[in-house]
Amino acid sequence: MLGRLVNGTLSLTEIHRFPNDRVQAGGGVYWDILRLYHEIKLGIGKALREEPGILSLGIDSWAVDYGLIGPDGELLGNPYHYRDSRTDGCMEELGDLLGKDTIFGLTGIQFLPFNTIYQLYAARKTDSSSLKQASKLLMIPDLLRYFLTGEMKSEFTNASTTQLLNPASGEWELKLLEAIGLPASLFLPPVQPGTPAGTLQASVAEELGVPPLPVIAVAEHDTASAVAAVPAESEEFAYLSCGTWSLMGTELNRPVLTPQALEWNFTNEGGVNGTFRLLKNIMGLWLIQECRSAWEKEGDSRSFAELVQAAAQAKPFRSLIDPDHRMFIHPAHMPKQIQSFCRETGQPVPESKEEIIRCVMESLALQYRSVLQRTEELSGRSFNGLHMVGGGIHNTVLCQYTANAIGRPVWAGPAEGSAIGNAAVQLISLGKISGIQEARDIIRRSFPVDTYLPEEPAVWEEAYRRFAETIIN
Ligand code: LRH
Repeated sequence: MLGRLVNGTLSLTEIHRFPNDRVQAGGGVYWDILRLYHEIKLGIGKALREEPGILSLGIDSWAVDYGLIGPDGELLGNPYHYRDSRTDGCMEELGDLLGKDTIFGLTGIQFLPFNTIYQLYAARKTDSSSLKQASKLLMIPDLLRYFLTGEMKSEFTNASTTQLLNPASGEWELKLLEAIGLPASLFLPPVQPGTPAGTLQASVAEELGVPPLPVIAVAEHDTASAVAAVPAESEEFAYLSCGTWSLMGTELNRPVLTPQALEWNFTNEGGVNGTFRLLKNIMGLWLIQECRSAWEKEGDSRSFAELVQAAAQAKPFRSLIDPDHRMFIHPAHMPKQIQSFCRETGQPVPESKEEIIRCVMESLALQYRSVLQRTEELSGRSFNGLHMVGGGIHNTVLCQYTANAIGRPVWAGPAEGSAIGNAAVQLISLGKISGIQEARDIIRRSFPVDTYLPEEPAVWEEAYRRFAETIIN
């Protein structure tokens, strides 16, 4: 994405888009990291041909995954995908060993079975040879940036998602590293988002025929970049970053480490400008994406949007699922898994594809209401509406259901939240924008926001009562 700030207006042009598929090989699930790097290089070349005046570059990506670097600077093996099943059971095991309250107290991070800490614990347990050889661990955007620049740096927002960083000190938590038997030397001291992180190294610049462009360590966790792009006027706002995952919460100046936050499994991930993102992961559009990919294999070529529109015509509120149930993290066949959930909970089993998608969207919207209320309780704030950002806002049916479920307006936009937040942090770092509040003002002026007002309050209230009684834990 190419960002341009002209006369106080920010615009974004899509330069190069490529798929990022998970790859199964030899019993593992991986990212095709060199393919991603290759596509990124193609994108940089194209961008500079379109706009030779580009000032800098930044990378953000999903969280928790990493690559290991050997003593000679080479990548040791393919980074695992967080949906790989080698971590199954590790979170519970380490939780029993160290105490969940201890881990939460030291990190403020929610318990997700694929957090980096459990991935590393799994690797230690299987005596992973790459881990034994590794001299440095780099999170995915750190790794891609290292390929580009030849410099290794660890960025704070993404580092926080490992569940190995102490939010008070902003440093790696030695007690946890010791507990899983890893040397502190594996980890680099985290730098704040906006830190200059070198330039394209000579070999890359030559290969692409471009100048040695400066690279900035932006808020490299995509969700941190998306939150940076929320076009909020007030400092107290609620957001839902909606994509493969739904991340809902608020931005605070200090982490919430209370027993209630632990019980509700909220997280305090690092944000821009010394903030913390009090939020919760909700399974999100993954549920629909996976249904679609299962049906595609069975010959149904309908697009995501077509399925969603068809679902809007199905009968409402027949069955509800807990979208965050563990059984939905990496099932072999998502539609069958959703049907199993309904069967096992004594509800009507959705049979048609439309019924399945409708059930997912309604359940997601109801879960958003629950998480929004809990965000209010934990933060002591109250929100008069919800900012939705990310590609998920193209799902207008879900946006409307969300407004219905929360009984408050939804302000949807911008869709390219992560890319815009990424550009904003670069502009701050370059001194073109004074800080995050000005960035948000610019974003609010520059990109359209659609408002959804709540409809059918009684029906949704009744559905939420059912959801709260049977699903929420
Ligand atoms: C969203 C996201 C989310 C993480 C998950 C692994 O893309 O970064 O914030 O929990 O991916």
